[in-house]
Amino acid sequence: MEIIQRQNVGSLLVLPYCNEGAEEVLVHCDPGAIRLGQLLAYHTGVPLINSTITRTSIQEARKQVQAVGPSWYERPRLPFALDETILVLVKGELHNAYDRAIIGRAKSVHSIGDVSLHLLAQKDLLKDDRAAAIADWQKAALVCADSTSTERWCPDEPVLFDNYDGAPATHSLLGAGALSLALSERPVLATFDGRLLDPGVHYEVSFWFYNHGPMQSLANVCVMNTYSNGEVHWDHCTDPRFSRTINGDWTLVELPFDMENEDDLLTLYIEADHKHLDSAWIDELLVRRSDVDLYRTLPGQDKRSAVVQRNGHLILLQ
Ligand SMILES: [Ca+2]
Repeated sequence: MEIIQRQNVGSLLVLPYCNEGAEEVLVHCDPGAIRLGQLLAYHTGVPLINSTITRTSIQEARKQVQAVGPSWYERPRLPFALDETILVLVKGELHNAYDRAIIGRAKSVHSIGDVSLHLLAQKDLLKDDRAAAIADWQKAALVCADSTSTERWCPDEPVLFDNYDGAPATHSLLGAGALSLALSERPVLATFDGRLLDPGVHYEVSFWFYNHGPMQSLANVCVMNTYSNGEVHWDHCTDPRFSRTINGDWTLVELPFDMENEDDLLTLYIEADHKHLDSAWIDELLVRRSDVDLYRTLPGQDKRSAVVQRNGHLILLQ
């Protein structure tokens, strides 16, 4: 409370970040962390940025997620003064890279046990890091001469990549086409076995998912593991609503996974969980090793529209 009064804190932010209540945008809360934030907000009267109430505005929730997401996309406008200071309350270890990036921009002021407090200027939360992302790409490009061509990847090839440009669709993120799906049929996007993946190595699948429309983002995305004895396990699942990357009408789904044994068969599939969701669009499917950064460049019609892809993310050059 003393820090809040002394530093003129205007709002509180709890990390791990969570936002529950908008239904189409959902980042689950750590109960201990959010309770601490609620207690602090209650006793100080300082509002909590994280939302845990039902019927939160979808547009507001989308802006919030964009504010705490990757900082090389267009930054959202929030209804706060830019000179306002945010007190960030962290409980436990931060496993999410976007949460860790926020703390990297904040100043640590206090810690008790596994709880730490940090001060963050609003302008630093909303900092546009696109120049740094472009600089990272330019550094990486030095190790691979082909990285500026349209089709080559650098430094390693992905396990799987499909831009679906051979399948023209009514909605596409990049290029001519996207994969159009009837989700009720639980379509399989890819299968992997020991010839493609190594046991003990961490992989990540990412793709862009069209998010515009009622409950459009509600779906299960899973990597199902079938062992050689026929047993089936759903070890790795996510939902496009859980994403931390919302870029206009498209959401980047990122799902880490691995294979336990060489003779396992992994199946990547997506399934609707709601009667309203009868079709979906997917673009830029990528499977890569988690420890490899993959870059790809796509020249646009003009310089402003040229895009660098980094591990599925888009960085707009201008
Ligand atoms: Ca495409």
